[in-house]
Amino acid sequence: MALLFRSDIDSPAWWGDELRALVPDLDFRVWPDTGAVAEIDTALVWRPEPGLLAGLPGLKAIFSLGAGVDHIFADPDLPVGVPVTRVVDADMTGRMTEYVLFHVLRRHLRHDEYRDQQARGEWRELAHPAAAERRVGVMGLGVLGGAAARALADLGFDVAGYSRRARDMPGIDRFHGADGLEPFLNRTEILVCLLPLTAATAGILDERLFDALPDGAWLINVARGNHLVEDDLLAALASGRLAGATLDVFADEPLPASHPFWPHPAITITPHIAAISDPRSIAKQVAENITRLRDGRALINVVDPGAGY
Ligand code: NDP
Ligand code: OXD
Repeated sequence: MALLFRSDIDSPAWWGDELRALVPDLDFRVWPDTGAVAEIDTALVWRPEPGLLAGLPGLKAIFSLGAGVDHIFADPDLPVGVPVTRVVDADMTGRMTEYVLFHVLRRHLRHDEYRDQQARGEWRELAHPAAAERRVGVMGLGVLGGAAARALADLGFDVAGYSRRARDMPGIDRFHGADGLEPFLNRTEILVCLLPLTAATAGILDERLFDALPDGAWLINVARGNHLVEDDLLAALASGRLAGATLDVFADEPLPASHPFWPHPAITITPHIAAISDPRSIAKQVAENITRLRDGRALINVVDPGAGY
């Protein structure tokens, strides 16, 4: 039996080496060199083209190369009943926590304003509140959002979290469900989006949401570009409702050269690097699932297709 690897951005050579070191007899095939498709029982993918997985009749498991699985569920021909697993990984979680802390601190400490002052040769102290007086809100309190929220709370920030279901998280003010969104937003000066992209969350970062934030709030979107209504962000920045945004993810990636976000002085862009998938760490859980599949044991990190994450 064989594994089919398909990604435009991850290195097949690196992944092949890491996986063969853990599963020496693995038949590792890289799309489009599939060989006999009937021999393929697992697929390790990032944004597979629609219909690719449906063309693998012996498929027993689909492994996402990332924590998100929206890129798999977007396929209208996705084979029904084949389990989909996602990345849950300490290295990835650490990277995301670093990114979120950095951008929250950058805003909190008014780093961009000092950089602008330096460019003007201006020596002027700017006031900023104590961390305990800075209200940060994390949307999505899962593996990544939960870790970021905890790290922010450990630094002393006043942190709230928003999730689908009620969640117990000491030291974090919790909000959940449709009724919890508005009060969560009303108290949030720096908003971090770490939601999965599902039918329920697509377009959630829109005018209505921005209007519920305090004036001059800051957005950090590290989840998915399709959470954001781009024109609503530009309008919220123009009106002063939002003071700025850090964006790591975009509806169209790479972000087109002509996109209005590029030259915007209040937008910071990074190229979807907040938490990369490092095969040296993540190959272990893929290998574990290959072994479990061979032994007929339950897979780890399986997502709920009904919830979409
Ligand atoms: P998890 O599945 O562990 O957590 C998802 C969280 O979102 C849960 O708390 C869940 O609530 C909450 N949630 C889901 N749907 C809703 C909803 N409708 N309303 C409110 N809350 C909701 O995901 P991860 O933390 O592992 O990852 C989050 C996302 O981060 C990924 O899906 C991916 O899109 C993005 N990501 C981005 C990366 C980057 O480099 N920019 C890297 C890795 C991931 P509940 O707890 O009730 O289930
Ligand atoms: C992921 C990502 O989902 O990198 O892992 O976006």
